[in-house]
Amino acid sequence: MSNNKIPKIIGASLPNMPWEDRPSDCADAVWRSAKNPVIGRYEIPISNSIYNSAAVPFGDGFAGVFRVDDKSKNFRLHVGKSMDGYKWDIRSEPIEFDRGCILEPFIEGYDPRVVKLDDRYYVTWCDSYHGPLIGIAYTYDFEKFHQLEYPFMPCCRNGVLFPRKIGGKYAMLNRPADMGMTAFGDIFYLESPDMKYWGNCKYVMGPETRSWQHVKVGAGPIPIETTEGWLLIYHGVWLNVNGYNYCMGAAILDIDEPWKIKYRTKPYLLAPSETYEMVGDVPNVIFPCASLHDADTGRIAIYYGAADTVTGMAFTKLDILVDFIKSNSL
Ligand code: BMA
Repeated sequence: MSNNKIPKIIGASLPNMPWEDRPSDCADAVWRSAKNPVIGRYEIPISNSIYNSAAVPFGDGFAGVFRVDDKSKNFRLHVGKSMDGYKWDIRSEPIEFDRGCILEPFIEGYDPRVVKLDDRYYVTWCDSYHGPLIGIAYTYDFEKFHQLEYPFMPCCRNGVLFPRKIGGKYAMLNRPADMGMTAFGDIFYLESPDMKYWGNCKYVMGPETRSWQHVKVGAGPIPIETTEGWLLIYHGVWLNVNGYNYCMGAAILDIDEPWKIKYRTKPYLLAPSETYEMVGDVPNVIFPCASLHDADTGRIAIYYGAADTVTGMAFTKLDILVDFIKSNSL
């Protein structure tokens, strides 16, 4: 370790979280589940693919919001429940949001994140309203979902809320985009007094030339509060003659001023190398959107979309990951 203090997760115990020890022949800081892909593409009758999805502890088990692309290639959000975090009962019907005074019809929803904040579970996702932009809704029970007014103008993706207020304000990471495949991408920080009006925008981080993250970066799971700062797992994209390649990296952000990067991985943590990551509707994509973690043991389970088709899971421990990030920082 770079210092003698063992890093700790600041948060709840989660003794029932899914977990697999690092295989004895693996020296990597992040390792895949032996059960991958944990969610297949045809898990429900209408699905073409289930990936880039979010999970949180709920009741005795877990609840999630899943990106389901159906066989007409509509992108929709579906609720799922699980007792063990591996085997999910995903509803066949997409979420019908109570949309209040939003005038336009719901067109599509993808890449959800879910966070417990105050007494509610907030869902953010990429919506479609004259371009891609962030949708926000909340639920108490994963039955009724109340959509809030759009927080920003298009175009942006990867809206990721922090799990508590920072400096007395709600906080979100966000990435400006364009109407298409977006050949750029930097992460920004925004804050809000009320989940309605967002501002005080600050730059967090962007692509790095000559690397696996040279085209764009985007926030992944909800940041994890630790004694070292906010642990942000993110995706980075590089471009080659075959197109975009999405890998997983991580950064540690200042706890009070999260737009300040303390450390950030130079090498990737996970790159598409298993068949289900390299072959699918969009080959060579690892896209993390959620994590479960246990403050007592430092265990972290990461859910990621693989090849825009199926869902994989990977594991790490906070001390191993922090040591790797610090020892391999840009
Ligand atoms: C991004 C998002 C993700 C997708 C990725 C790779 O722009 O649309 O949903 O996983 O592209 O196709």
